[in-house]
Amino acid sequence: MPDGPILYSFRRCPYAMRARMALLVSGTAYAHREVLLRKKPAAMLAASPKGTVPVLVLADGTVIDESIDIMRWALAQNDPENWRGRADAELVALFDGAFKHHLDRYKYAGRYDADPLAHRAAGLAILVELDTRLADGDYLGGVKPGFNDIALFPFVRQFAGVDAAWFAACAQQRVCEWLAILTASDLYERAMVRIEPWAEEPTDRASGERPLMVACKSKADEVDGSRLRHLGSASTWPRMFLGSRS
Ligand SMILES: N[C@@H](CCC(=O)N[C@@H](CS)C(=O)NCC(=O)O)C(=O)O
Repeated sequence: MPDGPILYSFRRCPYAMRARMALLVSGTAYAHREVLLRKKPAAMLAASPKGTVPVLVLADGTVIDESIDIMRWALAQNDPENWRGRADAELVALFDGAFKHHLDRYKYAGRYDADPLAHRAAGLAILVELDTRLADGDYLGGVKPGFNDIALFPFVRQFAGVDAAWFAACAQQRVCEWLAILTASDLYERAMVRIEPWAEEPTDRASGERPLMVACKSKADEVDGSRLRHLGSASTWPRMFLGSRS
């Protein structure tokens, strides 16, 4: 078990992106466990049964499973660029709520039986809010990136990516420029490093120990078509069977 926090993350998840960027800017060391959403690790689900990424498990066992809370926690440890000085909870709520609603129905219209163009138009109308703020500087809080920028841009990036040519032609120019700067940043590049999915060691559900498995020699010994037989957990076996293990 690592000494510091563990982050369960998925590279392309916009919520996980913002959590990773806040952890990185804060300089907090953490163990990264890349997750496949179709095959979530039991250890992650045990920590947070709601089954969404990101999940941060602190060394004392505290679980933080909302991305905004992970950002806040990371910046409370260290906020060298004063991101928290540029945080607007209402703006973040607008994008996590209404904008995300339209983004999903634009991007995955078939899944929602929705009219993608109506939702694209509604999303674009919300971006006016960003455009207005960007009149005062390159970023949402002024001349430097802060909490708002990092919390919002992964979602605007997804919106832009559905039809990049349409976005470049029709979205507000200041929003396009803002998105381009943030997606070209070193911080974003660091947050998007590719990491192999974390391989969880199998544990015995009852005891939490690694199970003892043995491969059957013949087809006749197979159980349910598997040549691997579960022989219980180490603690249930007399030491003499476990060789020199102590
Ligand atoms: N409110 C959560 C939302 C996280 C979320 O919905 N993450 C998505 C991936 S982008 C997820 O894990 N979905 C579960 C799944 O696809 O099985 C947060 O801010 O952390």
